[in-house]
Amino acid sequence: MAIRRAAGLIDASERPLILAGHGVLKSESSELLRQFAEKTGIPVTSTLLGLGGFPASHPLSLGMMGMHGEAWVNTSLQEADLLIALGMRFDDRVTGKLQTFAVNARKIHAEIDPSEINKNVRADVALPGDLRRTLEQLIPAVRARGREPWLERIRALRGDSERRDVQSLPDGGKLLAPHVLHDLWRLTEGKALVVTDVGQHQMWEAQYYKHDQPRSLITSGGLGTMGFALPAAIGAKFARPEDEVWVVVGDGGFQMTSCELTTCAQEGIKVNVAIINNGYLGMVRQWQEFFYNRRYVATPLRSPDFVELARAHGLCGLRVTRRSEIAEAVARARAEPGTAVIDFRVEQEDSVYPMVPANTDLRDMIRRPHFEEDE
Ligand SMILES: Cc1cc2nc3c(=O)[nH]c(=O)nc-3n(C[C@H](O)[C@H](O)[C@H](O)COP(=O)(O)OP(=O)(O)OC[C@H]3O[C@@H](n4cnc5c(N)ncnc54)[C@H](O)[C@@H]3O)c2cc1C
Ligand SMILES: Cc1ncc(C[n+]2csc(CCOP(=O)(O)OP(=O)(O)O)c2C)c(N)n1
Ligand SMILES: [Mg+2]
Repeated sequence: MAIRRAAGLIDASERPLILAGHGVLKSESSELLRQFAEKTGIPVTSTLLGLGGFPASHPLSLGMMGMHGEAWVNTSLQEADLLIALGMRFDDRVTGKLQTFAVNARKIHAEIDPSEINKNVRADVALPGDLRRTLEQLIPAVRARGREPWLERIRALRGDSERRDVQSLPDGGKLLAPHVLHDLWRLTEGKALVVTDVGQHQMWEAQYYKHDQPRSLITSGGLGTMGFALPAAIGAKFARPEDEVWVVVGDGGFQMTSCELTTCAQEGIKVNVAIINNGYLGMVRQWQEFFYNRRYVATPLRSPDFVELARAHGLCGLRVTRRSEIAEAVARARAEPGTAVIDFRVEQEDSVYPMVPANTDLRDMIRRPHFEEDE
């Protein structure tokens, strides 16, 4: 039986990883996932859409995998001897080049949609069906054990990469988006329901806002639809009126649906909007920087004055140009009874690191230049 074969592979593995996806949230399996990880001592990495399904502050949590995932996660994926994929579909942003993806690892794939099994990555053991049911069967079937040498290896990888951490990122007096997201996480104690749009700000949020709770991040992953965040946040606030809702959006995407500020004003909906305003369609600019010799075609972006735009709707508008101003602006936005908009004027040509270029081996990451110079 498949569960027994999966348990056999898990018990015998020395370098296993759990890949937690959106299906963990869909099947309400976060608690079971925690039990499974703790019993087996296996570290957990999440897809973008799986963030929050396993607490970011848990010692076995590694963070996000893939194109803009943590460097230690992508390296661990390539060194793993077993991947346990739970409700995730091996998107190309996760695997990079398929031919070089985790070639040393056997794969267990728990998935409700049969057409996803063996679609991108061949499964050694398929566990079809609802993940909740699968985990209920798998947890008693596996042996409790620790995996200290493997965790030690990942800690060593992480040690190197943690120099990328936001704390050690010099800002040169500029406002850096990673700092904005890090500070927002700290100031809201990681408890906000964050709704992001699509682009660089979405990735910085995924990297620096640590989600401990399921369904505390709503983001457009697969279709990646700019303009998603503000309307989705309005829906989220209707559904969960007690939650503190933050929109994290780019200057480009915000302009696609900023008319929904009227809905906020008219319906008296309270959300907080953090515009990560870099003056560019930043994610496209980043690709032009890395892969097209900085030919910035159609990416420099003109915007209205977002503070005045908010005020024109009768809403609170604030501007932040220095890191020292973040805390006060966030406090003012939170205290405001209606929707508040903060225009964060961040460094224009910053990029999201690390980056695995499309269709590349996960180990071939572009790292933040400052860190490479130091090494
Ligand atoms: C600019 C940008 C950059 C991105 N970079 C990254 C990145 O670096 N890393 C990353 O991970 N993603 C990234 N993404 C997101 C990526 O495109 C995918 O959306 C994401 O990886 C998909 O995650 P998923 O497979 O967990 O979710 P989904 O695509 O929602 O798939 C979930 C899977 O779970 C299954 N499932 C659902 N319910 C159940 C259930 N009850 N039981 C069992 N299975 C179930 C579904 O059938 C499906 O196959 C990026 C997106 C954008 C726009
Ligand atoms: C509707 C739509 N059009 C185009 C794209 C392609 N695209 C992805 S990210 C991006 C740039 C987003 O710019 P901005 O909203 O300013 O966010 P930033 O990347 O600067 O944080 C574009 C154009 C998209 N995802 N959705
Ligand atoms: Mg932008």
